[in-house]
Amino acid sequence: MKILDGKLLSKQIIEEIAQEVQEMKASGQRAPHLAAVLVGEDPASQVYVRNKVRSCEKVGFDSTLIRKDSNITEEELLKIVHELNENEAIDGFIVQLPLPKHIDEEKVTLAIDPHKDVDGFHPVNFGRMAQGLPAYLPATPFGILQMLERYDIEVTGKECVVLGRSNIVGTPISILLSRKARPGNATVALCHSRTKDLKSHTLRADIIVVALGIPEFLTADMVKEGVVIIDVGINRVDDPNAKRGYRLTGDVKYDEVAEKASFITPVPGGVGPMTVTSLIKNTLRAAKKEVYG
Ligand code: BQF
Repeated sequence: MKILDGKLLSKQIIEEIAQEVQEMKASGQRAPHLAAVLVGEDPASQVYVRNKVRSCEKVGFDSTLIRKDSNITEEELLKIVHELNENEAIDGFIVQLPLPKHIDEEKVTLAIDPHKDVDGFHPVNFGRMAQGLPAYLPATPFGILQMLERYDIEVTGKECVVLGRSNIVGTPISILLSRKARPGNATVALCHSRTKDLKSHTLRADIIVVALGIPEFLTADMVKEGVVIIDVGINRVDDPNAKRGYRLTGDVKYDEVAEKASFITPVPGGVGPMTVTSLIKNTLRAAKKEVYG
C-alpha cells in the first residue's frame, strides 16, 4: 500500500507556483490577487479560509479577507460580490460556504462573475467543464486529478465508483474522470443514497472516490484487493483523548481498507491540502487570463 501524500504534493506545487510568481514579479507584472469573503464564525470555515490566506502568502500572492457578521443581509453580501466583480485589482475571489440559512447560496454563486469564479461553482464554469471547454475546475475535483496525475495512477479504461453526488465534489469528479482527457477515459458509476446493492459496485471498482460526509462509511468488505482509494471526507468525531475534544476522520475506515488498497489518501493530509492548492492554481490561471483569454 502506498499513501497518496497530499500534504507533500501540495508543498511541491506551492513551491512551483512561488517560483513562477517570483518570475512574474521580476518581469514587472503585479502579483496575483485572491479575495475571500467569510460570513459568520463557523469554526471549520475559519480554518479553511485561514489555510487559503496562508497559501497565498506562501506563493507570494496578494490576498484580501473580507469578514462579515452572520447577520449580514443577502443584499449586502450581493453588493460585496458585485464590487469584487468590478474591482480590477482582484483576479479571483471566493465566498466561503456554507452561508447562514437566511442567505440563498445559489443566488450568491450566480452573482459571481464566471471570469473571477476561482472556486468553479458558477453554472457557466460547471457547464464549460462538462463540455471539456476551458474552465475553472472546482478545487477538490481539480486536486484529485492532480494527485492521480502526479502519482502516475492509470485512469484510462478503469472502473471508477464515486460515492456522493454533490455539486462541488461527486458530480463534477464523475464527469471529469469520464471525460475524453488525461486523466480521464474511465468508466464511472455515480452512486448515492438510492443506489441499490452499493457493495456490488464498490467491489468491482479499481478506483473509489468517497465524498459522502459519513465517518468511516467505506469498509474493507466493500472493496477489492489493489483498489485506489480517494477519501474526500473531513469529519469531526468526538474523542475525549484528543487535544480539542475531537479528531478528524474520513469517509473510509482507513486502517482496514488500507490493507487491501494499492494507494490511499489519509485524512488529514490527503485531498484537503490539494483542494487549497488547486484554488491557488485557479487564481494563478485567472491572473494569467488562461481560461477566458
Ligand atoms: C488536511 C471544505 C467541506 C465543506 C466546505 C487541509 C483543508 C482541509 C483539510 C481545507 C474544505 C476542505 C475546504 C486539510 C478547504 C478542504 O490537512 O487534511 C486543508 O482547508 N479545505 C473549504 O474551503 O470548504 C469546505 C470541506
